[in-house]
Amino acid sequence: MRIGIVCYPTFGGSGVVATELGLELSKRGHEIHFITYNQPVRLELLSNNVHYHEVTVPEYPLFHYQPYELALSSKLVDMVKLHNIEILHVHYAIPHAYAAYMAKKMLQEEGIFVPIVTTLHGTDITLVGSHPFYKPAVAFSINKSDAVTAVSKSLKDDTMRLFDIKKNISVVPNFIDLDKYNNSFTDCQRAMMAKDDERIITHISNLRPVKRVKDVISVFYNIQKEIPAKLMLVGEGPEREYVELQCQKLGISDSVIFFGKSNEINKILGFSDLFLLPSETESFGLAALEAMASSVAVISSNTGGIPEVNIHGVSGFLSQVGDVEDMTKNALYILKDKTRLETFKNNARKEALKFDLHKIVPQYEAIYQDTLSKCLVL
Ligand code: GMT
Repeated sequence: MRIGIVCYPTFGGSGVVATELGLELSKRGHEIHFITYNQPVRLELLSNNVHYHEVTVPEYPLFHYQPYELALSSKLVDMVKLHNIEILHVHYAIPHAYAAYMAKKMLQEEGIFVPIVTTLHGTDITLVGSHPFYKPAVAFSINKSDAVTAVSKSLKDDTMRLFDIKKNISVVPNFIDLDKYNNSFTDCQRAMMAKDDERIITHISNLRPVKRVKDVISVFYNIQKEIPAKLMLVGEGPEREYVELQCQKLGISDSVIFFGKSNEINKILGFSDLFLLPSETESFGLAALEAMASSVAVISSNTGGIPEVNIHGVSGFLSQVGDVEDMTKNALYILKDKTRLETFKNNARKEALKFDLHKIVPQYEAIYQDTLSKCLVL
């Protein structure tokens, strides 16, 4: 199939999933066209069946806001025609599903039919999409998509509850390339980060308020009072400055390493013992899955889709959002006993196997085929 993929090209989970999906589909023989405003961060290699088409928005002084959706839908029209793209898979409802619908309508005027598959990732529904400013456009774009998927059952339920949805939503969970997360690191790499007797705790996110990074620091502060430990904080975002100040105030700056944005999270996770994800809301928690695939136990909140990934008492523990005391207790329970830590780490990897990309990507292929065949009948 010739598939157009529209996504945010950033470090965010939706962009990562879209990119990894495109790359795997290309290995399975499909021709992939990424259409977005920057080359996606995890798209390192282009090849004869992986292409990237940049959407540029010409600046014009009249526009207070540059019209990205307009530029995107025009680019989609051009690319569908030029490369005979058969199906468009758009990740994130805003504004991608909306722009794709406009493109589909423009193409129909020329007798070209291209169906749209929309994947909902969470923030487009729970944080931004349900805002009254966007809600009608989001509901419209979902209802006008030819197929809709959500990355967890929890996100599907939220979407049905928050919007007037007339379409069936299929749950296709996020996935992981297990070969990339095979826990391989050298003792020398670990030694650069922490002493032998120190446990390594990790948090990876865009450091936005929804991630509750302050809880990460509070839990870590409690942990290091009881056992030697280091905290690795990976990612950039608006909470960083505040968090650095919090570390200074607590006197733990020397024990916290800020990595900023990184393309090498598999290496960092490779020598981590415990991953903290205390988010306020999380449709799936791809970062937790990446940790689990690296045999890292997870302490998380029990919100959204996280319980579908992190299994309480098996791969880690779940606590109520904001319950720092419970998270600390659970973290110490795992970390204090070497054998128990090993068991949780092994369990985490075993649970991650359920999300092996070889099991999940065919589900998307089946949805594309089904959508194309239904559309041909119409
Ligand atoms: O977590 C973020 O703020 C980034 C966001 C995104 O849109 O990229 O992540 C969302 O999609 C990921 C991939 O499906 C999910 O793993 C995250 O749980 C989800 N984030 C939230 O729901 C807050």
